[in-house]
Amino acid sequence: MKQKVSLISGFYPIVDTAFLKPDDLVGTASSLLKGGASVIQLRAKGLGGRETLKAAREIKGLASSYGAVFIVNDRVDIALLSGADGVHLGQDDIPPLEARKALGPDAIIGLSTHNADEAKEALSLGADYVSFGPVFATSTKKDAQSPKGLSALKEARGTTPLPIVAIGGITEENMGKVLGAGATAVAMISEVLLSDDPGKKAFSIVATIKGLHWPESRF
Ligand code: TZP
Ligand code: MG
Repeated sequence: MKQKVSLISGFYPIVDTAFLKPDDLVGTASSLLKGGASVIQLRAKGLGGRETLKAAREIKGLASSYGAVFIVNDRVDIALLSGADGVHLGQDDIPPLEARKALGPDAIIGLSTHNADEAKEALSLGADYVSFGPVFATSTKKDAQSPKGLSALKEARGTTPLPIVAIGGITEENMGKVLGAGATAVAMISEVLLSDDPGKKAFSIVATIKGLHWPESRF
């Protein structure tokens, strides 16, 4: 049980309707998985449930064929119906333990955190991993908090044994510092989705992380 959480490591791309047309979510997810991502998240704010569920089912099928895990942002209902491996929840979303009642003991439940106190509390709230951020400035999330920086990430690392997915303004260029500050994985949206070739970008990022000798259960 829960061995899949070890796949939340290294490169953590998010396919997001902030940058992708609904029809492009699945194809882009396919490219990112082909590029070597061991985890992928669907973030489809504002997209209707019907379209989100369809995309989620297709991405879950692709992720399974690559041995990768598929996480749905916010929507416990979509995670359940698509057979996703887990859900990523914000501080104001359905609490992790409530989500687990619906998704079961094997579901991977991520919780967004923004400071050391929230990171510390996440384990007792039932989370399997936390995200931490925004580490750097980002314009992708309109209501994002102010950038927390690498020292806050290091501090959070010291408060929890859970995997930490750093997020916010992370690029291929700065990800080494983020991993060096204790992140287990680096989540990226704009860096990947705005690149000319997301699949190639993914491949390059994964190769660089392997070069950093970051523990990668997939390889
Ligand atoms: N949560 C905190 S920052 C952020 C989310 C969803 C957006 C990250 O996007 P980008 O483009 O990688 O900065
Ligand atoms: Mg959310």
